[in-house]
Amino acid sequence: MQGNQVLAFRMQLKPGFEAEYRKRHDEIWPELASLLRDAGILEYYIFLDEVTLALFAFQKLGENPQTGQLSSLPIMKKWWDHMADIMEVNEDNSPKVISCPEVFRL
Ligand code: RM4
Repeated sequence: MQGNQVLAFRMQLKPGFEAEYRKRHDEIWPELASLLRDAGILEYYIFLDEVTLALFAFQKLGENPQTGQLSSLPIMKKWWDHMADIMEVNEDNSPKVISCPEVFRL
């Protein structure tokens, strides 16, 4: 659906870091926020499942999103290093991500 691309994925928080995760996002680096917007992310929400500590991320994307290139950018990598102590991460400190296919839209 043109101009209305959406994307959802799951990440995982480590136990005991609920408040810290929220705090770090309240204080998200302005240059990172700009980078995400410039990549075509129009809206970005992350919801916490307080039972399993799953982080459910939802993004609304613009028409030609460049989100695939984010992982190679130094600020993105620095942010992932910054978050690596409180999330489940891969060897390069990027978060472990499970993509969530859309199954319904109203
Ligand atoms: C997350 C994680 C994601 C990033 C957001 C802003 O906790 O690092 O990869 O997109 O922060």
